[in-house]
Amino acid sequence: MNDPNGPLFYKGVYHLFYQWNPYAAVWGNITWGHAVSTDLIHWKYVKELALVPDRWYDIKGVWSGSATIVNGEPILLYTGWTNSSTQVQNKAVPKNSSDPLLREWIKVDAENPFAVPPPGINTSDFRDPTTAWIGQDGLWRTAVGSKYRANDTGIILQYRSKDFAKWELLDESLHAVNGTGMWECPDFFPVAVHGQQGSENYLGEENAIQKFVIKVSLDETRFDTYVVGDYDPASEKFLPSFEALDIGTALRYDYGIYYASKSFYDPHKKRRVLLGWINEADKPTSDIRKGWASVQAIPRVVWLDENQHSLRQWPVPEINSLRKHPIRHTDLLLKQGEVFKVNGSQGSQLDIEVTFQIPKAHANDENDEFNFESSRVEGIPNNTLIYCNGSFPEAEQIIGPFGVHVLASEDLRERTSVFFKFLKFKGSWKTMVCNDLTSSSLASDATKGVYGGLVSLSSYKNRQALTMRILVDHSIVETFAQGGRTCITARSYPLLGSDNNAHMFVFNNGSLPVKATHLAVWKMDKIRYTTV
Ligand code: DQQ
Repeated sequence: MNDPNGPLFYKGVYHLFYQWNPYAAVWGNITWGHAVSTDLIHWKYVKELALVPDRWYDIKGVWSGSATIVNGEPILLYTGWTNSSTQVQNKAVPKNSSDPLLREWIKVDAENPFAVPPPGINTSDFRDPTTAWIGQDGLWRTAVGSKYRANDTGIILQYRSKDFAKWELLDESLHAVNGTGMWECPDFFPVAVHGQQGSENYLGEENAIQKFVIKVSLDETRFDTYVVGDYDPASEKFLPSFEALDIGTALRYDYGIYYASKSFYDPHKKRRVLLGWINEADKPTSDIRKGWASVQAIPRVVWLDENQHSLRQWPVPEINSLRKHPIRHTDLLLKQGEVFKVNGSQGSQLDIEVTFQIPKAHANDENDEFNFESSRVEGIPNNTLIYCNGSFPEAEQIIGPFGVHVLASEDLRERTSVFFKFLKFKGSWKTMVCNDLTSSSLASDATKGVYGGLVSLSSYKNRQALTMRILVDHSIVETFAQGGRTCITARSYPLLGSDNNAHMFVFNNGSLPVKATHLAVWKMDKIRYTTV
């Protein structure tokens, strides 16, 4: 599987469609698979495939798209790859909209395709229509990811319709940035300025209390990158809050492997939920051997941080229903070089929460200013290997790393390490959260990446604490640092430290003592997947 498609809540059921090859564990023959859930955690596969390539306008693949509730009933918009290898936009409706499971879908042949690549755009650069919204004029809008040939401009094209049947291209794009290449899987949604409640109001009268987010999946880097800004529904233009943080240099949802994500407004719990695709990090030959490849990340609630410039993400609280009795430790003092084994945490399905007290030398340093406009431009995230893994000769001082080893063999020859590290660089401190997989597996064919992102300290009331939550599910390690302000998802394939032989440690490899003030580890219940 790859991209999540068309998430929606309908008649008490969450629906998730996804890009799927029914015939092999490699990309190809792309259809829409379909799964349903009542809690976003326990999913059932729907026996019927939702959309398969069977029309001239999608015979080479039913690619990504979205769902919108229109007059109370869901409609799917998706990209078809035609018999002449052109990307076009299509529509499908439920065969029986009173079926809460929405098992069968009908392509609307009379209306398809409703959009073809406009001038200036290659036939292979026009895809992934967004969930539609209603503009000030009461007409529908949808947006399509694209690349304008001139200047390699990543662009989101806007379409308008009064009946959801005929769509016209608007002159104004929703957003565009030169030199950023193809923008896949665009997402565009409002976020409340205060609080965590989601919204689907695009009309503008609430502009004082909400901002807007544009997310695109950058084909060239494979990053899901987002920008927060204001949207003027009259001119239909989006204005980033910081020009220096526009697509290309923007923040990322996740600094690991997380792509083609898609959010939806969950009317049941009044929140915005984010789904994302986690690719494999091993070789395609291994995927073929095991017979499957790729997973969807645990759904995340997403909302605007108090700083109003960046987002926070947190696993949906429903995941907590899988937690079994916790192992807890308080005030664990870790000396330099100390590695503490967390007894009783053996297993490869864990939920871990840990709070570290910031080492004294750092906590009182007034230069710890995370500057949104400059820190990304200085390029720390682009060089995570050096900053997370190795020595960094330009650093004036380094504190840490300290953190957690998961999926570790008892002798620590295999370990997946999630940690914090402080670097003093050009007179100011930067805080990194990293996931270093260099020693994660004795297998020679697994990719052992090093991932990292900057952590903001200055925006917290409690500047003394660093927190991380880690969800481990066999090969998947999802990290949420500082309450979901920086996230990293990675894949780890240990040979020894797996299943019941997976151990967990807290460590301090830095030169100052560190205290883990709180540690809680839950083993997580297994989920049995069924079909319906
Ligand atoms: N995957 C789909 C495309 C999309 C890409 C094809 C992103 O629609 O642009 O499987 O991973």
